[in-house]
Order: sequence, then C-alpha cells, then structure tokens
Amino acid sequence: MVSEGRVSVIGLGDMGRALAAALLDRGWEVTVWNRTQARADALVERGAVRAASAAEAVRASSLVLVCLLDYDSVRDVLEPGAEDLRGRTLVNLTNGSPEQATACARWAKEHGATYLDGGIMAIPATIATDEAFVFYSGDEAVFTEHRAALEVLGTPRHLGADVGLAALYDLALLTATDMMYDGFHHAVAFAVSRHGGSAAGVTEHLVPWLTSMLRIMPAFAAEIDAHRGSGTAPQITQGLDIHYAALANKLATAKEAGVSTEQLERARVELDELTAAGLDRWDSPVVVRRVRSEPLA
Ligand code: FVH
Repeated sequence: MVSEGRVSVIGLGDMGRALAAALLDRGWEVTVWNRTQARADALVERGAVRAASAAEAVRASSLVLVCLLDYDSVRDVLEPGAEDLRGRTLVNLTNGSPEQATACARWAKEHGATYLDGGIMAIPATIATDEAFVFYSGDEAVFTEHRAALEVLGTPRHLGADVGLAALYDLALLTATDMMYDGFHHAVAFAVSRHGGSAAGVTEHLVPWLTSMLRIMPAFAAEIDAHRGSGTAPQITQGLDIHYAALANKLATAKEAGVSTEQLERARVELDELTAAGLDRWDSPVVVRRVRSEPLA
C-alpha cells in the first residue's frame, strides 16, 4: 500500500546513500535497494527498510528515486518490475543525455508512471546542504506534488516541461567544470615550473581571480540571448591584438616551462578564425556560434 511520507531509493552508490541518508535524517520513511546488498546496511541501521528486490522497493512508495551508474543500469534494474511502476512517480537522478531522459520518460509513461528527470549539482558530502541544487525537468504538476521530498536533497530547480532539459543543463555545467579544472591544472603546471612557485601559492590567487571573472558571465549570457549575431559590449572585452600578444607570451612560457601547449594552440585557432571573420575584438556571441559550428559572419 502506497502512503504519504515514503520514498524509495534505488541505487546506493556514494550518491544514492547520501540521498537516502538525507531523507532519513528529515524523518521520511525510506525503503532502499541496491544490487550489492551490503551497501544498504548502514542505512538499515539508521531506520531504512531493506527491499528484497528493486520491484519491492518500487511497490513500497509513491515516489521512487533512482540513482545508478548509467541508463543501461536503470533499465536492467527497473525492467523486471516495470509493471509495479503503475501509479508511481519515478525520479531518475542518474547522469544521462537528454535523449536518454526522453526515452526513459516514454518508457515510464508506457508503464503508467509519471516521470521527472534530474541532474544533481552536488557531491555526496554536500547533499542536503545550502550548496546543493538539483535540476528537474518534466511535468511541473508532478514536480510540485513531490517538491517536499525533493527539497530535502538540495534546492530543487525545475527547468521546464521538456524532460531533456535537466540532463542538458547538467551536462552543460559538468562540461564547464571539466574545462575550468583543466585551466586550474594548467595554471598549477605553470606555477610549479619555477622555484618558489607552488600549487597552493597560485591557487590562493586563482580563486579570487576566477571569482571576479565569473561575475562577467551573466553580461555575456545576456548579450548572447539578446543578440545572437551582434557583438559583445566593447567595455567587457579586449581587442584581438591584446589576445594575440598575451597568447604569444603564454605559448613561449609554456614551452620554456615544459607545459603542454595543446590548449593554447586551440586558442590560437579560435583567434585566427575570429580574425578571418572580420572581428577585431573578442566577441562572446560569435564564439558561441563557433563552438556550435555555425557560420561566424
Ligand atoms: N558521486 C558524485 O559526486 C556525482 C555527483 C553528481 C551526480 N552523480 C551521478 O550519480 C549517479 C550515481 O553516482 P555514484 O557516485 O553514486 O556512483 P557509484 O558510487 O559508482 O554507484 C553506482 C551505483 O550504480 C549501481 N550499478 C552500476 N551498474 C549496475 C548494474 N548493471 N545493475 C545494477 N546496479 C548497478 C551500483 O550498484 P553496486 O555496484 O553497488 O551493486 C551503485 O549502486 C551517476 O549517474 C553519477 O554520474 C554522482
């Protein structure tokens, strides 16, 4: 029998355990299942109910959270008990693509379930803290119905009815994160190449610098949304001649310091393409068109 205040969590890896623990801490009745059963032990000691199968976990609650490695494992785990999903809400917090989310939503609907897709913007240690937020997409009424439980995990951000949006934004943010850390590792590689330089030393300055640079981003975003095609405001960009001069110094120093020039060479290709398109200033909307392989001019 389904009742209020109950949530099932399927998948008890590092993230699934954090989600289940957060719900238990806030007084929810939590039923858990994981392929490797021992991973449920600590949660069961804290009051969770151990389901004997994923299907049993689905039957236990009207709200079923799934957090597994990938969509193949979601299918492997849920398919055998798919008929038990009828009347439930499946919230899939597994990392995947918009297309996978859309296909999973269709599959859930075919089995009589409502579906939200989610993208967790947190690490296990920050679940249920002010830092954590989670993207959701799908039917807003379903999101509103389950908002109280979802709020436990982190601030819920519903992006829209298009079920692929949460995955799209999740992957967009993770891609930016990867590139930011690539930049961090390059900065450290520069710093440690010289006596007196260190990772901690450069990071002490990199964090406030990047924080300051991040504040410009919404202005770029506004320009991109408003004028995909016109130029970025001159006061927040520099001329390409300045970029070329700095790039030459970065390349020369990287070579001297034994730092890879691969990314810097890519920056040179970008500058050359902007120049060939007739630009004399760096221009955010044009760079987005370049990343999207659209005509620049
Ligand atoms: N951990 C993090 O910081 C990130 C933060 C953002 C969101 N991600 C995504 O969350 C999903 C789960 O990640 P995780 O960190 O919990 O991952 P693991 O600790 O490796 O746990 C993986 C779980 O998936 C189960 N599993 C894997 N393959 C299968 C399968 N074929 N059949 C059934 N279950 C499977 C695994 O079970 P077991 O190995 O314990 O038996 C774990 O429950 C992920 O999408 C991240 O991208 C986390």
